[in-house]
Amino acid sequence: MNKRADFPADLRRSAFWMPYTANRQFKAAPRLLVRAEGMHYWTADGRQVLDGQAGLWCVNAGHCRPKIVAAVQKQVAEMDFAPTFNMGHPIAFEFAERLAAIAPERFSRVFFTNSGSESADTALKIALAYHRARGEGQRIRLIGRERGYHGVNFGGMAVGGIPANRKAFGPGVAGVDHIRHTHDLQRNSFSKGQPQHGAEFADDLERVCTLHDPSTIAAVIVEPVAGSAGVLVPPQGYLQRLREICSKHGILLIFDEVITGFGRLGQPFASQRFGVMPDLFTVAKGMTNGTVPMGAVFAKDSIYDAFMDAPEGIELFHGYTYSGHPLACAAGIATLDTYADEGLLTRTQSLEKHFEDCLHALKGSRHVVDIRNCGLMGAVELEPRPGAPGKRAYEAFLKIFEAGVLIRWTGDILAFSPPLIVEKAQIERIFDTIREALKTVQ
Ligand code: PXG
Ligand code: PLP
Repeated sequence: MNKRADFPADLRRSAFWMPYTANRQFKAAPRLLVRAEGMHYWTADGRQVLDGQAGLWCVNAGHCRPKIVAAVQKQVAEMDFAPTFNMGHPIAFEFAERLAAIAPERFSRVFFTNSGSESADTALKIALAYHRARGEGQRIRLIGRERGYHGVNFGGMAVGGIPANRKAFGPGVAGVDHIRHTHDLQRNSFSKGQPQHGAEFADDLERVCTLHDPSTIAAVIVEPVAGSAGVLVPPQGYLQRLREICSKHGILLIFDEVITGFGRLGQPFASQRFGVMPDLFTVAKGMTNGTVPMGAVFAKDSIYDAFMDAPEGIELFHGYTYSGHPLACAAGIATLDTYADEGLLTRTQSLEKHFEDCLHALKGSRHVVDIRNCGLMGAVELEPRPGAPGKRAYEAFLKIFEAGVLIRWTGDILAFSPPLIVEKAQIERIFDTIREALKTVQ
């Protein structure tokens, strides 16, 4: 048996193998958060930190909201767990109805998962099984996009397009290809909102269709606005064109709305903001305000119906022990109540211009080569330090954190996604802090 201390004073000996983290670097100089409320965290040494990244793009209503806390406390005491395989509990059905009520027209079916990664894999499997159920079992290819992020499970990793997330893990899933990304610094740098150039990047799907024969392709999965890769906003007309090409060839279009869902872009979902409808879409994060892990796949009615046309029996051999977990459903319903009470699913509309103005005022700051935004998602791209990619943004992140603001960094990009309850003065504080920090980053 391992004999371990309760909580080692020196985290370098800690049992916790941290995710997506430079363990040795972090444990030598840890940053610990111990409390949260509204727009703020508090560190272990008592400092207040303004949350400029909504936890990890998930705490859309702000932290420790009373309704959500109370709902989870009540549920855990009433019924901690109940299965949803061949059994049910009312709260899961109730939450699914509530979700369907805010979804776009004709998306009235919801499959529960526990994370964005599971949602991505679930959506890909539904797409494959849908074609097979309709007698098109030859559609086995899945198409992602360069710089896409669809979580860390095998399917999502395979269609994902961030090289570092793939390279250590072998060939992954067979039959996957990628279309090109939409980032075009030369033509579109410092675009406000959707860039003007690049609708034609969608035509890359035609190239992939020609290469593989479109009748072998089951689905294309993209984030409406790419988040993890550093906020890549779709060029004007791009998503429309992608939709047209998919429809022309009978390919399902999957939107991964794990970040863009639940008000981040000023509508409940990005499809509503952009006026482009997918066939399936995934959510997680803001679904429970980050309180209890949960995700889901929304299916168009015609997709669900195709499964229900099969002879009686289990229609989809897929599901998680914790699909529709009671605590997550309780958190989710209270989250939707909080969003509704405070108008949070559309509040971004009233903040977006101010957020954009403050963000783009960083143009001209040292090292800044691009600024981009959509809704309450924003990013500043820095010129990499020669021979040390990522170092500059990491140092900026540290200085900004020391100055009391938490933001996200990835590669040489700083990314911002404050909770949707953010006040204008707090938006100013975030970007003023970044401006000051950039003055001192070498
Ligand atoms: N799809 C998308 C579009 C995501 O943004 C996932 C799937 C996976 O979700 P889970 O819940 O399995 O992590 C995500 C998650 C970042 C960052 O720094 C982004 C995510 C997660 C962690 C960090 O940009 N996105
Ligand atoms: N591995 C084993 C051995 C299991 O029994 C199960 C579920 O019963 C799983 C993995 C999958 O776990 P989950 O349903 O939580 O995804």
